[in-house]
Amino acid sequence: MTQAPTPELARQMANAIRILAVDAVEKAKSGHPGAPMGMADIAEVLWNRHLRHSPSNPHWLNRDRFVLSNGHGSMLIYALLHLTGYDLPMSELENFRKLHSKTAGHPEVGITPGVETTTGPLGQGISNAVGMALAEKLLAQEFNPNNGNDALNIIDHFTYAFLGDGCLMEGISHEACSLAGTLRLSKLIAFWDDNGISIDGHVEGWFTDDTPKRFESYGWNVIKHVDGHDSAAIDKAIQSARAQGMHADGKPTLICCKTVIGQGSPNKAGTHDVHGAALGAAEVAATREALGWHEAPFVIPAPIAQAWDARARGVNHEKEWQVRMSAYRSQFPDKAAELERRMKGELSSTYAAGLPAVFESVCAKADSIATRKASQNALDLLAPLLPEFFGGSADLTGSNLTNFKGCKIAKRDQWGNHMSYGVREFGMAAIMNGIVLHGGYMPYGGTFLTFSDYSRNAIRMSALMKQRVIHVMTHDSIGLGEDGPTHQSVEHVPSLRLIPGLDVWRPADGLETAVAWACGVERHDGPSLLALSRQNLPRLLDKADDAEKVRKGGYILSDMEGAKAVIIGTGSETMLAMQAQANLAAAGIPTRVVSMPCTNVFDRQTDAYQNMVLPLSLPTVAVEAAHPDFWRKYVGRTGMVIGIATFGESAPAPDLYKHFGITTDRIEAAVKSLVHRDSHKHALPFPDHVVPSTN
Ligand SMILES: Cc1ncc(C[n+]2csc(CCOP(=O)(O)OP(=O)(O)O)c2C)c(N)n1
Repeated sequence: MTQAPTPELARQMANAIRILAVDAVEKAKSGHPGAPMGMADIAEVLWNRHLRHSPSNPHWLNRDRFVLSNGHGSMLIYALLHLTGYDLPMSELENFRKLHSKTAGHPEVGITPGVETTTGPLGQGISNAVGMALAEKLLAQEFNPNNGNDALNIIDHFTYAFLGDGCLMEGISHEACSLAGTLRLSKLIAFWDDNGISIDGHVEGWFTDDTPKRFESYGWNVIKHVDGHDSAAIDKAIQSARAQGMHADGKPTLICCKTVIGQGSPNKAGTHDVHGAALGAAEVAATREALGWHEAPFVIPAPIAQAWDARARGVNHEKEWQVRMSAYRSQFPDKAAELERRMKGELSSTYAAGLPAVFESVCAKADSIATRKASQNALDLLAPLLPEFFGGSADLTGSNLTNFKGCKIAKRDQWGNHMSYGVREFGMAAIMNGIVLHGGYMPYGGTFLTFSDYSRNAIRMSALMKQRVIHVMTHDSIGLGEDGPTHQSVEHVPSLRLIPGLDVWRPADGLETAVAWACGVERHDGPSLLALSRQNLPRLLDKADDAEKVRKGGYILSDMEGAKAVIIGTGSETMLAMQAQANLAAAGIPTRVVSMPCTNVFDRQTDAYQNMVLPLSLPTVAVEAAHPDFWRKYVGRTGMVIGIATFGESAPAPDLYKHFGITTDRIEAAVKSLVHRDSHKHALPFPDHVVPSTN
């Protein structure tokens, strides 16, 4: 803990945040001054007196993490980063919300040094913070000596989060915070900005929870009634919260801070007017007057700037840790190297060396298996090469098959590399984002594909943040059968393919599944999603070398001399494409089958490769037990798609495939129709005898 400034200096330091927020929002003519003004005093106490970070090295691995879950208050964190000495010059604050500035409307990781996660979708920041605190706890269990010699504890930092009423109203905060209580993430300290205001006004009409009781029931340590404008009270609360982090059985802490939104604005404080709009010139002037701030916009008086500058302190924090790390390295050289590798997100040489044998082993098995089982087989083989794996499932471990041989179950007081997240799909996805952002583990988590809708915004966030998370989504179509339309995905795979930066794999057999895993693991710039079948599928590839073809996302699986048409199959329908090819060949129509396990990866191949696999001159039919529209970009307006444009039904899977016309007969009829059209310049009527179809 750093020496407290005098009350007057503390007040001025907080006012520096207020004025920077007011001026930046005023200049941008948009933004949210209310939260930064209301939380400025809390921010001064936390950042100036407690936060252990190093502005000159934002990536120092044992730094405390800070998450602004109420990301609309972005000027709060930009002001803090600038003032404490991060590489965020004042010119960036002047360019708040401008194209290519480092000060986007909401904080974005990878754009602004010191921003740990992208926040803005309310409730997800606190959930990311839970993931970060979980990663810290797991790493401490795995790497600290835990032999009573605390001097060698190289992982021991806190995760702090600011959140508003909005985050607490969002359901995901329940999912994540409830789990944080169960897991006793005692180094997680959250500050509730209890200002009673959200966009529509005073929250009494829509938010009357007893938040302290709610968090107590989760098993949190709750510090109530803290005056969020009283530095001494805030300081005391933080000290008491930090004490929990030192306890063997400590709890996460919620500090409930009563604040006034827009504190400092004489006419707008305490109203929702100040939540998300510029104050206006007259009120800016009145605020300056009220705060006794006489500087021009974007000018900080030297004594206040000096008081805020945390660079020297940060270097000292880091040095002190380096001493520990050196002692640790000399005692545990392998573990030190392993930790550093994992924090960088690099793969080990063991992985590269072992991967060919994984593919060999997968190809050696001829039996038909579901791709969810093929995924588990791949995990069994990959996990020994990837100690950074941290798997889990939202209460469907036995269905998603995310656990692997020898995995250890992570629990409150037990390190593990597989976790039951409970029925919390959205929470799980956001927690995984926090884990990967923290570093040290490679998270993957499972649920049914249909419930990707629950987690979708967190999947989107992993893509936006370019983070390596692997989403394991089983029961990927009507092929799951009797559970019926509530559980059967129709539009999910096509719509997930549209999330920029997300690679959606829908593998067709064992090798394709193993390659999908490898590609997800090897990606450094984004998430992957594996859509896996419940039902058994035959082996299509039996040579490990074929892995290279699969890595292209789409490839020629089976070709015939003089092919007159292309059939694109994906996932469980690739085998239908293969059967149709054989039947068509018997009828004298040679075709090519293209397997397309990942359209996103295929789209990144060269034009030459794409045109080689899918020649523009050949009529093309695509088949997928999903909404058909997505395939238009590959088959064109003149091709045909065999898909399902309605919800499914409850029945055994084979009956459903027949009912919806996802059949070889229909593929064959489509190919014949197109081939006939090409030779006679008009198409045969497409036999549309099956229930729903867009063709
Ligand atoms: C998931 C999500 N829904 C809606 C919004 C739009 N939004 C931004 S701030 C806000 C109100 C938040 O209220 P509160 O947390 O109390 O913030 P304060 O008014 O105190 O700044 C809303 C609805 C959002 N950012 N994220």
